[in-house]
Amino acid sequence: MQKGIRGVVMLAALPFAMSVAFAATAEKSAAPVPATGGVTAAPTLSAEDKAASGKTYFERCAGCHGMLRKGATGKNLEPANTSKLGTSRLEKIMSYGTEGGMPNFDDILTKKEIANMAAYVQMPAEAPPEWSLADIKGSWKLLIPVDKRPTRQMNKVNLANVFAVTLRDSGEVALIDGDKKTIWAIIKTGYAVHISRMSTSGRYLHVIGRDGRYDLIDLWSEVPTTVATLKAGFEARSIETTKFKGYEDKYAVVGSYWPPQYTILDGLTLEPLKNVSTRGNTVDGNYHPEPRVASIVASESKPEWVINIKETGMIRLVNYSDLANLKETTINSAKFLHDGGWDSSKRYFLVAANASNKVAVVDTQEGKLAALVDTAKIPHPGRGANFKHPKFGPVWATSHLGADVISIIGTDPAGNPQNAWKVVQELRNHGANSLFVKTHPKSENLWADAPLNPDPKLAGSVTVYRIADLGNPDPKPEVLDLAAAADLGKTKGVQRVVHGEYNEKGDEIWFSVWTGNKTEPSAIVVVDDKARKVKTVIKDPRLVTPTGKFNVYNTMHDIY
Ligand code: DHE
Repeated sequence: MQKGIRGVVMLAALPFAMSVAFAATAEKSAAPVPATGGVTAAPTLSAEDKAASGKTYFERCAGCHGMLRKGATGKNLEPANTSKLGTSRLEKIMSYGTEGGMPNFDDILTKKEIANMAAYVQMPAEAPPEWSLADIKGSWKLLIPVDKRPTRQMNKVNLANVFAVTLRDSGEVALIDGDKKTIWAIIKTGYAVHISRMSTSGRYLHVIGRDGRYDLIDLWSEVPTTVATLKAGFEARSIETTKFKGYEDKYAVVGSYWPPQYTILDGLTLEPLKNVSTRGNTVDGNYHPEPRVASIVASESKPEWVINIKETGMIRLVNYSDLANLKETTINSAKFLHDGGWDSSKRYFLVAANASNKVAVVDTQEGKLAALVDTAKIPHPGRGANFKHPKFGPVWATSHLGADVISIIGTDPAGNPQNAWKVVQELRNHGANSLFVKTHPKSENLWADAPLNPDPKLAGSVTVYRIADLGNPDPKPEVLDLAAAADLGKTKGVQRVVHGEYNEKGDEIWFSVWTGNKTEPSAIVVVDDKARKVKTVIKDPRLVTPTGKFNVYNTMHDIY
């Protein structure tokens, strides 16, 4: 296995139909499973253990390995491959992780659960149910119609500096007042929210749960209020709003992992308008039944979304100006597309094709692939980090899951053509298994985390470089142990420091200290960016496993 990302146990929040699907599957296959590949008979599980393992697979493994186990960021886990590895090797990999990016699960799964998972992945994979536009419409609830909502901001909070923080294991987001550093509200959402995005007006927060539950939250109400909700699919990771002039707040789009599709919604009510399947052929010309929707961004210069299809390696530029005659430009890039962000001019979109160890660059003005840039192993930028390099001009950075490297890519073909779409510099990160880099136009620093590193000391630390030093032959970073600074005491779950996010002014960077166990304490560490010193640690029993943080102003304006 190349890579997996820690999931979460939250059985109660599992989508009903998904539970039904797993239960039905378990009924069917309580009987011994025939051998695949003709080696040894695959292990079997009781109906109950199979259902429980199916849930665990959905919660912890499907994101990387796929619902159909065909592999993407993680390896293919179909019986033909897993039966060759065998039960005891699979148990070891799941327990202790691998250097290739698969984390250990021995601290949150019992020995029996791991043994059952090793058996489960040697059994044939079954497809979960489909979820059509009619199903999405059936799940849609308009809780507060537009004409019943306030016509002005009814609270005194500085909305531009509010942070929407994912509380991963409690199925909630915390809205934190960034000026006061206190929790303004906790809102119930889908299971393990993946990202939050802002409407162009800065009024509505769009939140997507891993289980496909989508919530639209009005920040103008006295207290933040969910005004509409629906279920887009059984697994989802991405959402975006419309940012082109004349279309502000008009539509929203949600990308699903299962079923593989994207759905266009009304931006103010979430009424489902159009559902588009992403099944089709890969860049190699082979049909794939599960091409999942990875990152989505909205262009400010065209009525267009950039929608990245993971398994096919195809990037779709979707023009939303005429939904009945939807126009898509399909751009061949590389597999498997994951996360990415704009360059500082917002003309180019850079996305990790992580299994190809490449970053694909789309020129959205021309509607073409600008470049495929070779990077270190498994780039994982989040949305990346844009800054002006002292030697190479405008650049964008990514860190990596598979290497302790931060790659710096030149992004200015007009002003610095010799550096454009090349890795102009590689910086040392304090560890591999990094997920996110971050800077801010007002900052002099570049930060990187390494939360999935098997070494707790490295998982709890961040690296910071002074951008002005990057012109030197051997720039030296500082490494800060923020987990220690949070002073949470000893916990069974590793304290993983993840996802830097700046405040509105760009003078503080916030990191989550995510203890991968919801019964143990977590925190948010606020660092003074200039001094690189901890300013405040936000601790509150309601901060259950915080991960992603989205500052309203920075998210609205794609500042990273
Ligand atoms: Fe993420 C972004 C998918 C695991 C926290 N993650 C994204 C995006 C995708 C994605 C497609 C880009 C969305 C966009 O911009 O439109 N993430 C996946 C997975 O498939 C994966 C590997 C496994 C899974 O089962 O989900 C995975 N991600 C994780 C985690 O384990 C993290 C650390 C905690 C969690 O929530 O589960 C995590 N992912 C995030 C965050 C972002 C993100 C915080 C947004 C970064 C940003 O700054 O925009």
